[in-house]
Amino acid sequence: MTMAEQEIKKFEKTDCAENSVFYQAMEEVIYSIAPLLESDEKYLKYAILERLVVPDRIIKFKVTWLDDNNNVQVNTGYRVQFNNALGPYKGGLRFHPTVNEGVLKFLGFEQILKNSLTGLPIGGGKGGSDFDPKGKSDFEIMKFCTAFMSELYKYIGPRIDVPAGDIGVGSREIGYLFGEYKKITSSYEGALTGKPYFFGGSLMRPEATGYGAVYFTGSMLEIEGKEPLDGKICTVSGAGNVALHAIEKLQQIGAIVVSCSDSHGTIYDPRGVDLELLKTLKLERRTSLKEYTEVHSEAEYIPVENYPEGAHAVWNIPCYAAFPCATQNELNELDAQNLITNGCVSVTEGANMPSTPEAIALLQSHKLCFAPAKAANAGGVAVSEFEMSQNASMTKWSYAKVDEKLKETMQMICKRVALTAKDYGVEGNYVDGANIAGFKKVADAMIAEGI
Ligand code: NDP
Ligand code: 2IT
Repeated sequence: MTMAEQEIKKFEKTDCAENSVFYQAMEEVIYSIAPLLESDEKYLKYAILERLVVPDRIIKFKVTWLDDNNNVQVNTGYRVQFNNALGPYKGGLRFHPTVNEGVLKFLGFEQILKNSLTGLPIGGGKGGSDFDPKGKSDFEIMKFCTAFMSELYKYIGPRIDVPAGDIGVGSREIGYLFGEYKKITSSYEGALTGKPYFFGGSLMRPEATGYGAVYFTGSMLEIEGKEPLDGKICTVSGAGNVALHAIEKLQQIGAIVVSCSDSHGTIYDPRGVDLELLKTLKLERRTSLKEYTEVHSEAEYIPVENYPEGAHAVWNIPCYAAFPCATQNELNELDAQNLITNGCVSVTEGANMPSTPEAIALLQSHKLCFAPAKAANAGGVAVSEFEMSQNASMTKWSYAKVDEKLKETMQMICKRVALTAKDYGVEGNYVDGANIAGFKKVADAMIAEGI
């Protein structure tokens, strides 16, 4: 039995269906870091892995709120405070009916290593609720956010734990959460990031994750000796914050983005997607992508029911570079095979863990450039930390300054990941490079801080 298999075996006792995505994230990391554990016995001596895979604490609470028909609604709220060896717990809040403890543990665990890779002083955490924002009125969203914060405020603060957005939580929700936090604590402080600009948000926070993923891809393609993205066909999944800003940056640098998707279907527009229309549909009107074809009749809308058996329509479209930016496990082995067959050169994870382990293995075995989420989508949390800095010093940075620092951060992460992979004998493997580099920094801090 290899060391990685022995380590994985230790954690089987906590297995349950809810935890399957957490296991997926954890297993990948354990396999990647096995050479590091073997090269230095201190990580086993201080039981770093055993300590790292268990959150410092999981806070679970009831959220009771009144809908527009005066019916009482009850949801569950969570905050997983995973690890604060490098700084205050930091990570987003997800509002989606699929949220449970296992999903938030997977996201919080990934966040520890992602935040470590940024080189910034932030630990890892994640939170959210099984509340479904879809179809809710603005007042219902406000009432839910208020009720959620009336419990969460006890556990957060600028030096303790700083939540931000994720699926279903954007600047509108962060605004309501911040308003309630301020009201309860009488304190105007940066306890949340992703705030609207005019009351403490950073310029470019909304764009940061999508733009950062494109900057990362540019660096990776350069390091790997591949052609840059300008003039190339790209496919993007999702139509939310990350996807739309990835599309925006890709269009700015001259790439042709021919797709996007939501939970109901996929748009294929071979002439290049109309980003303004997408923003109107998804960010302003919060409606289905289907309406895109009412304006652009030459574009194709493929509803989920018509997806190829076992696969996703968006990964069946020929492209040079693919950007999964919707949700976990949205790119499976069949999808990977379709991308390979169609000549795809590069896959960048804008979403968290969008590719299944089988898909990653297949893409890597065919020598595609593969940028894992914890490295490629770290731009969002990096600019969140810039927001924390600005709030703490009561300053405002210009758009150019944030953009420059974001670009520098993504290029630095990419180089560090590539070099780490090379140092550990797995050149070109950005998954192993990211896991080893991210883990090492947190582990060394944990050892230095004592048990
Ligand atoms: P949004 O809520 O803004 O958008 C999510 C998008 O993904 C929507 O278009 C949604 O469709 C689609 N989607 C969600 N679930 C599914 C599904 N099961 N199948 C198909 N499509 C789905 O979220 P974000 O853009 O913020 O987040 C997207 C991903 O990026 C997540 O994995 C998140 O964790 C990750 N991420 C986000 C960061 C951020 O700064 N926001 C930072 C780093 C990572 P619909 O409109 O129908 O709901
Ligand atoms: O997954 C992520 O990195 C985020 N949702 C952003 C976290 C943050 O604190 O900005």
